[in-house]
Amino acid sequence: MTTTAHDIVFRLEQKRRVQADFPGPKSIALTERRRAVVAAGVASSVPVYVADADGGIIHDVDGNAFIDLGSGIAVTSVGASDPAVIGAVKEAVEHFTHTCFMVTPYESYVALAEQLNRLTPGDHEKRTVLFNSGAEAVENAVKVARLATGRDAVVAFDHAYHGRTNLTMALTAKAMPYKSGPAGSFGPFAPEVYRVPMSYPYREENPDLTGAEAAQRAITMIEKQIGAGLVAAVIIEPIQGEGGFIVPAEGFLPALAAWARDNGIVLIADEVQSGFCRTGEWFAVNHEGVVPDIITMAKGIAGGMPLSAITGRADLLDAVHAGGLGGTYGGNPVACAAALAAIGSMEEYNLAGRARHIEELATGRLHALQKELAGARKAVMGDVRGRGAMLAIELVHAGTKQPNPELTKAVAAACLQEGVIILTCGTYGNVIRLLPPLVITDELLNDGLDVLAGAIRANA
Ligand code: PLZ
Repeated sequence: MTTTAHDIVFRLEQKRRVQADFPGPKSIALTERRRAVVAAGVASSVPVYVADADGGIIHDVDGNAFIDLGSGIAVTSVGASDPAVIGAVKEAVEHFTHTCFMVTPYESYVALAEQLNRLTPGDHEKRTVLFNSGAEAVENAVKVARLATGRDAVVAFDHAYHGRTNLTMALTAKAMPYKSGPAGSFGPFAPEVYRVPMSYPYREENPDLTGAEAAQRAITMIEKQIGAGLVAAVIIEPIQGEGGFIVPAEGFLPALAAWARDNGIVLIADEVQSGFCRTGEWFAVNHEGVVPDIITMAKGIAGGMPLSAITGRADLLDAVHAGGLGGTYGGNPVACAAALAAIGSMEEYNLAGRARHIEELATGRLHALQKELAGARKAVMGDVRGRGAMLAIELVHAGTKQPNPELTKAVAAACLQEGVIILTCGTYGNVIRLLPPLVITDELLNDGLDVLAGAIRANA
């Protein structure tokens, strides 16, 4: 008998239950304490404080139970308290919390590198380095690409999100809130970063533009404005995350990858959000058989513990001198143990298959709703897209393609009021995104989707 996600026994009852007037007194008190001590620049989208979380449910300190359709931004794919992850963390932490791999190394780092080299696309010789955050992985992928190629320029795309550090802000497309705000700019930003057009099927001026043509549009711009011979790396999210869950047209990624290969340019796939079964494959590039030179990973990799990684061609990674890569906490032993266990759970429960099941269940329902609303002259669901459990609805003013961020905010707020946590994203702030834990039960997911459908109907 094979185990499936349906065999998972949850510690918390998988049921939504919220009082009409949350946040309750304990969350309100915490918000007040927070205001006095936590910087205003750190915002939270939900006004309650967490007491417990398991599977698809988050409990707050006042006894409310929310359905989690965000997974802490695509992190808790195996759930927020997967027994295997918790067991591995407890076991590891009872021995040592830290020694620093750069000083006194340990096995779990090596074992995780073996797993990542096995799971990432391509059967070429690979090497791995571990870090703490997605941004740090991106920074290091670019460091490696520049040193290995001896070139400076890095190409990123419209709608890209790669992080909040100085280089990754430069790579990120959206100004507010990541790069600047009403009070000013977080810049100046790192130099030698260039931006080219993404393939964004829903918003292409020419709806017939193929993926290969969209790739050629970007390539021509690189060749004319930078010069292919000066480009160290092209970095791309195979499905863009914060930018709006944009799935490029079929053929876009393979054409870009082929051109990069022909020109000695390092193709970096930023799979920080799309990796680890989220899209129904181990990595989103697998859907089109693309093999990146370097892949960046974080979020879902370690079941909620802070860990990130880059895995790539051995000749690129090993071009860096000893001591050129590292960091005090990179590949922390407790986080490595969590990652090994999370990968084990993904395999044991076939969470890639589970993500494909979520896609089938959710997109069927979302397309039916899109049709229903269009029939009622309320065509606000401009586009339903995504892969696996990385799904999105782009909301527009009825019958147009004009972004509707107000409706998006209203829908997310209405869902929250009913006890369903839903995140938004998009360059235009008009995308509802679904990122449920992959272990969520069908019953809970359906309940969440009922609430979402009700919220869209009521506000359309
Ligand atoms: N690359 C593709 O999605 C993180 C950021 C949310 P860190 N996305 C969520 C926010 O508002 O800060 C992300 C990503 C992709 C890189 C990153 C950065 O990962 O772990 O947040 O540094």
